[in-house]
Amino acid sequence: MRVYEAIVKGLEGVGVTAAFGGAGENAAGLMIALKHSERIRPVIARHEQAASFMACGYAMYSNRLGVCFATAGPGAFNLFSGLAVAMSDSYPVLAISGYSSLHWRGRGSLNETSGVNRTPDSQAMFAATTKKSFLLTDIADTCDVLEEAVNLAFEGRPGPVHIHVPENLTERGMEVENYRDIRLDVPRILPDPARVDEIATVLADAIMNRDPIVALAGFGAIRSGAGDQVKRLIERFQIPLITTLDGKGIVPEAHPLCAGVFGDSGHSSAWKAFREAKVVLCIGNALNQHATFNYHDGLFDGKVLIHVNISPTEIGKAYPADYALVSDARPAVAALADALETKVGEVAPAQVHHQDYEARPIKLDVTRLTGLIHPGRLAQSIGKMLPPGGVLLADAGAHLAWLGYYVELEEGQNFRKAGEFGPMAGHVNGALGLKVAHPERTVVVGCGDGCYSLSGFELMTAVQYQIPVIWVIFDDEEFKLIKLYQLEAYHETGLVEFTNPDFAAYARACGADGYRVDTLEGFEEAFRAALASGRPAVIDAKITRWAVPHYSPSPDGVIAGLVESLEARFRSR
Ligand SMILES: Cc1ncc(C[n+]2csc(CCOP(=O)(O)OP(=O)(O)O)c2C)c(N)n1
Ligand SMILES: [Mg+2]
Repeated sequence: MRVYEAIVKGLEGVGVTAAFGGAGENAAGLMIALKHSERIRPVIARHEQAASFMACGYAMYSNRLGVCFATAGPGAFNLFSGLAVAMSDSYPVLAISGYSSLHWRGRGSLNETSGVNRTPDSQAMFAATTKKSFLLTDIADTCDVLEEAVNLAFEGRPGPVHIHVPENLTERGMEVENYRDIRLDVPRILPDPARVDEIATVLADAIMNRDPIVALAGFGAIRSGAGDQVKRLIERFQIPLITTLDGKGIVPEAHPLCAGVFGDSGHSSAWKAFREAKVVLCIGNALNQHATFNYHDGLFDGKVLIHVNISPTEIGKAYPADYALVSDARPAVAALADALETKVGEVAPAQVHHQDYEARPIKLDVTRLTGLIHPGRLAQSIGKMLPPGGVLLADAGAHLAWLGYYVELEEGQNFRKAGEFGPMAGHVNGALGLKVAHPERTVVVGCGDGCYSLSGFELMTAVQYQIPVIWVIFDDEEFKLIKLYQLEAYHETGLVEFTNPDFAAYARACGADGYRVDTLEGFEEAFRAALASGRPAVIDAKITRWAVPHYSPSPDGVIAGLVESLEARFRSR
């Protein structure tokens, strides 16, 4: 068995069903091995970066290993962005890349990245963007290295790993004589019962004293499949729930205990629930920049912070926790609810100021003047029409704030913003991997026109491999987010506008469906057709530039935020 045949067989055995990569001499053997695989669906992307994002998309909600691959040197270097996403957004991803022959080390052969004699050092670069990067030097180690890498990807807080396969190990005659199936055996991280009891006592005391509690759920809770346990906890103990953007929909957002999204582009009802709370129970989130109003000073002053996270390094990173529980979210919430059950009787219904996504007024309807679509209304329509079980991905930019704010998720639907590494195109392309992992779920990307332009050529991959993703382009011919930032920071804007092609015509030229719309009715008709067609589709939605997404730099609200920034400006004079 040749080296890549062994790797593919090993991956088949741990349930991998797809691999995303780019072509190349050093990936050639892997391409052939994948061609013969009956369990793994290979997807050759136009750009290896897209393949790395697809591996992230594949792992995002499947809890299966995302696999991407590339040839040595330049192909391999195109994988870094996806690995950085997997690192910061906790996806189990394996990257496999070629490596020039170990026999020629230091001679500067084609694609050499040994770091010797002024060649780039891929070991250092992969080490910097993964949990661990392996260099396979002895073909007899193939199964051991693969097993260690795959297990490490899932261990604790999941993340990326990488294996270099040198060219000399792929040569004819080089055989894996000692093939064995690999074992994926990663124990779930369970909560310490003593800690659970201690935290349950704090929560029980708060409930008994009628001190308001709020639960704040993030992507870790979604990843862990904690939705039903979170719902049980909040319903039984009448705890209002707020979420990060990525925690949206952990419990259907129409649930009477849901107070909306907490963060700088979130809902005032969520700020209210947070402000009033004496105890904050953070479940599976890391209290990152946008979820904390730029690490707002004193955010937790006067509050008790209980932080549940799978990784000890996430706890106390931004705010010291009064009580910490290192655990996978689902067993942690289940254990907390069980422990509380023994301590607390009937609980009076909580009064929650609920977010109404549909009725929320879009105050100044500039579309009457511009004749184009209001991005808030576009987001509302996407939310209303997203089918059951649908996944909506935003990319990086202002469009993400519109979507996070105005889309109301139902049971079983998901939303994911561009994550903490936050590359443009991460989700424009990651969506293909997501759709491959979940063919039964509708996958929609709401993306900016800048993000689409950076990476939209993977539409050709979607057409070739029949991966029916729907891209809705928020077409404003500008990098809106950067424009807003320039206005805030420099009081002027520059170099942020551009001209778009007719994306619908482009889509049709690629063999996909394409729609160009400049009214809400036109959009809804196109979206209905795209949802029904089962083919890759691009909807080029012309939106007005004259609308600004909802944003507050303060957890106390927009006005307080304005006052705070004015004060800061005066202080700096
Ligand atoms: C690869 C990469 N380059 C640059 C950025 C910085 N960036 C973040 S959002 C953004 C603008 C995106 O523009 P567009 O897709 O049109 O979205 P809009 O803000 O207009 O909704 C830029 C340039 C980034 N996140 N990633
Ligand atoms: Mg734009």
